[in-house]
Amino acid sequence: MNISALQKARAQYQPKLPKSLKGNVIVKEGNPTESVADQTEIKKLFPETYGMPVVTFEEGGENKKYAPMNVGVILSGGQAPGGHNVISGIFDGIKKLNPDSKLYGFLGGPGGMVKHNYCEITADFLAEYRNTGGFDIIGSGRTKLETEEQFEKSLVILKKLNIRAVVIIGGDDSNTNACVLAEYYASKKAGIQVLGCPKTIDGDLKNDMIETSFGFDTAVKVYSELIGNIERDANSAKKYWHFVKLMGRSASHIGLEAALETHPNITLISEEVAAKKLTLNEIVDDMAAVIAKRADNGNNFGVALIPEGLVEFIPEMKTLISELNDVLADGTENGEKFKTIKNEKERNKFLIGVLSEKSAALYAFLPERISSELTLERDPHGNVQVSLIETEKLLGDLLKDKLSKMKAEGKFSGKFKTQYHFFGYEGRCAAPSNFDADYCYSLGCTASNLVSAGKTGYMAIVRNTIAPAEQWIAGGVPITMMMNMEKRNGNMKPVIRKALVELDGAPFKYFSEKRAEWAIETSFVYPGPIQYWGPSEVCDRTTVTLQLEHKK
Ligand code: FBP
Repeated sequence: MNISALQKARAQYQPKLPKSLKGNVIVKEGNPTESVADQTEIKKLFPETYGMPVVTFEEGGENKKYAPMNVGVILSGGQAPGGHNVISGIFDGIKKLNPDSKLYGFLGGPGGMVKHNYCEITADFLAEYRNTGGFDIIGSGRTKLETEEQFEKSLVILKKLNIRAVVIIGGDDSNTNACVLAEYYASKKAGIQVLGCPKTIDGDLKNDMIETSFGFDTAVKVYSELIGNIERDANSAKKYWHFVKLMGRSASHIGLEAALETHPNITLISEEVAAKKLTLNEIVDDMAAVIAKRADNGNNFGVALIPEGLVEFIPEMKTLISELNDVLADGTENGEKFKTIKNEKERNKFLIGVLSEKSAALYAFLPERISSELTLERDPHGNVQVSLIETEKLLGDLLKDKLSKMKAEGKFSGKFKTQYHFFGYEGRCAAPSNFDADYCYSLGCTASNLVSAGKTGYMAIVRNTIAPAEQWIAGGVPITMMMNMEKRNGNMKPVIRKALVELDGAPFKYFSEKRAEWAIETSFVYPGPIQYWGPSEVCDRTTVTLQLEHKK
């Protein structure tokens, strides 16, 4: 009674697996690897897990007998469609190797392992989560696993449950932490393997080894459906400009993919704004030019996509945010003083008094709603919570001013009425597309094979993903191979390099060839909802980004 008809039917879906994972598996090892940069430093920090080979699983080999293997699993960070299928893949994988194997889920993210909150994931319990979105099976959290105390506390519960391997399903930071934990347990000869799995709707955990992070496909298809619906409404009513902010903390992969799917009139790409060092006024000028040109053609409507992280890529805003971070930091004189001021106007006056001249001028220029949003509480990693900043409204307000000035000068003769949207949470827990359902299940099965192969410090990977699932290539990549040194909170740290949109990459190049036409013409494309049954070219379609990046 409590599940929808779609959920009921979807529960029967058997995710597709690569040929190599269907039967017995042979483990092939490549040559020793190096980190992408800073080899000397990374090698020194990870003496146990540095230099390991890339692993590929091939079909074949004899029917081996495996001892039961207990595995722990953790969901880390923001939700992404397909997490439940990774867990299903691990479960089925370890049960296939030995039916007495057990899977334990740590509750509420990495903190669950430290605090010993867990549950056993049984076949019955798992049944209602197969092929569903969300992370609600065991919950997620953003606790950073980084201290020796956390590692030791975790070891107690891992030993108690006789767990041999932990799989951390997370983004770049969580997988970096997985590697640190793997190194720690290896150095202590604790007998615990630690593995990672690439998750994030943001799409920024990808590189030569990882073709895409899971969840990106589904989330962006949900947003593209909604954008397509809005485009159709805009083209029907012909009276609004719709400003759509799209999630994706830093990188603009989501915005770029949504643009490739729906051909909106304007799409801002944060990485391009940073590369061209555009000011807020220059961005507004460019957008106003498109709006005015469309108005000249009688089109007082359109759709503009704004990436969530934009403010941090506009150089002057970046400087302002970093000055605000320093000023508002806990324990500093200014930070503590700021907390005592309750009146909004007084707060702003105080900040204008302590910021540098340029930042103070920008802060004063911003609409009060936005300047206040810039001072909201930082996340546990000290990041501005960009999802709380209404960048779409900031641009809309600035455009209203700009266009009325242009009207007075006789440069704009149209109308400008706005509607605002923010798409993020709408897509993070959607029922996984066939691609994500298959990809995630395959990643889970791959992780179980990495456990049985005795690997630690590896991330499960599945490649060749623009081919049919049967031909996908499963294996593992040493996490140290993806690392470099970066400054975090003032100190150099080993981290997995975040993948921003590459301005010389195929997806951006294609977009930049087309955008002038999409700006002025009304070339909208309406992708419609994700389809789970029907022709393969509709149901199993990958993202345009993936196709352009991997087209031979
Ligand atoms: P992850 O990187 O942890 O996958 O999270 C991605 C994300 O959805 C971002 O796109 C967004 O900025 C952020 O999480 C929102 O965080 P929260 O869920 O805490 O509101």
